[in-house]
Amino acid sequence: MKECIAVVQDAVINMKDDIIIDAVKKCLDEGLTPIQIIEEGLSGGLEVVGKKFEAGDYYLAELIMAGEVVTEATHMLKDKMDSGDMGKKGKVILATVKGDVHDIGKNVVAMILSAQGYEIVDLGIDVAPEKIADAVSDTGIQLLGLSILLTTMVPAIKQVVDLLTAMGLRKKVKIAIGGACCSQQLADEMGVDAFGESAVAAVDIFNNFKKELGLA
Ligand code: B12
Repeated sequence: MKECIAVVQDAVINMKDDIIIDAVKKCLDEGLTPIQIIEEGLSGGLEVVGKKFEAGDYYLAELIMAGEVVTEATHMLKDKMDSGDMGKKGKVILATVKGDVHDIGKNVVAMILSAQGYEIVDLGIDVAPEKIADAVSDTGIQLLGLSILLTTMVPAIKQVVDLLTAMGLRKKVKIAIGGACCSQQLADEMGVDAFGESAVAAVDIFNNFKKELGLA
C-alpha cells in the first residue's frame, strides 16, 4: 500500500479530523485519483473501524466520528470530480432504505455516477418504500439504486420491489443494490437486477441497465 494511502486510512481509523484534508491532498499530489483515495484510503479505514466496533473496541461515538472524518474528505474530493457532462447520461434515483441512516456509500456512488455524466435524484436516508416507489412513478426514471448496510433492514428492498410490481412499474425499472450487507445472493433473493460491491461497479451496472432498457 502507498504510504499516503496508509496515512489516510490511519486518519480515519484514529478519527484525526485535523489531518485528513492534508492527507487526501498529499494523495492527489502523488497522482492518485479521487476514486482510489475513496476506495482504498477512506473506505479501507472505515472497514477497520467497523471491525473494531464489531469486536467491542470502538463504540458508537467512534463510528460517528470516523464517519464525519470521511464525509469531510469526500466533500473535498467531490469538487475534484465534478463532470462537465452533468445529466447527459440520464437520471438515477438513489436512496438508503427505510430504517438505515448510513449514507457515505450512497453519496460516493452519487459522486462517481455524477462524474460519469448521470444526474442523481437523491432521496436521502431512511426512505420509506412508498416514497421510493412514488418517486419512480412520478418521475418516470427507470434507473434505481438502493443502499443498505443493516442486515435488519433487508426486507425493505423486497417491499420496494413488491410495491413497484403492484404499481405495474417493475418491468420498466432496473434496480441495483449495494452496501455492506449486500451480495449477489441477496440481490437474487430480493428480485432486483444487480448487486454492486463498489461505486465503480455501479457505473458499469447502470451503463448496462441503459443498454438492457434500450436507452443507451
Ligand atoms: C460509518 C458507520 C456508521 C455511521 C454512518 C455515518 C454515515 N453518515 O453514513 C453511523 C455512526 C451513523 C452508524 C450507525 C450505525 N451502525 Co454503522 N457503520 C459504519 C461503518 C464503520 C462504515 C460504513 C461506511 O460508510 N463505509 C464506507 C462506504 C464508502 O462503504 P459502503 O457503504 O459499503 O459503500 C460502498 C459499496 O458498498 C457500494 N455501495 C453502497 N451503496 C450502494 C448502492 C448501490 C446501488 C451500488 C451499486 C453500490 C453501493 O459503493 C460504495 C462505495 O464504494 C460500517 C462498517 C462497514 N464495514 O461497513 C458500520 C456498520 C454498517 N454499522 C453497523 C451498525 C450495527 C450500526 C448501528 C446499528 C450501531 C448502533 N448500535 O446504533 C447504527 C445504525 C443506525 C441506522 N439506523 O442506520 C454494522 C452493521 C451490521 C449489520 N450487518 O447489520 C456495521 C457493518 C459495523 C459492524 N461491523 O458491526 N454507522
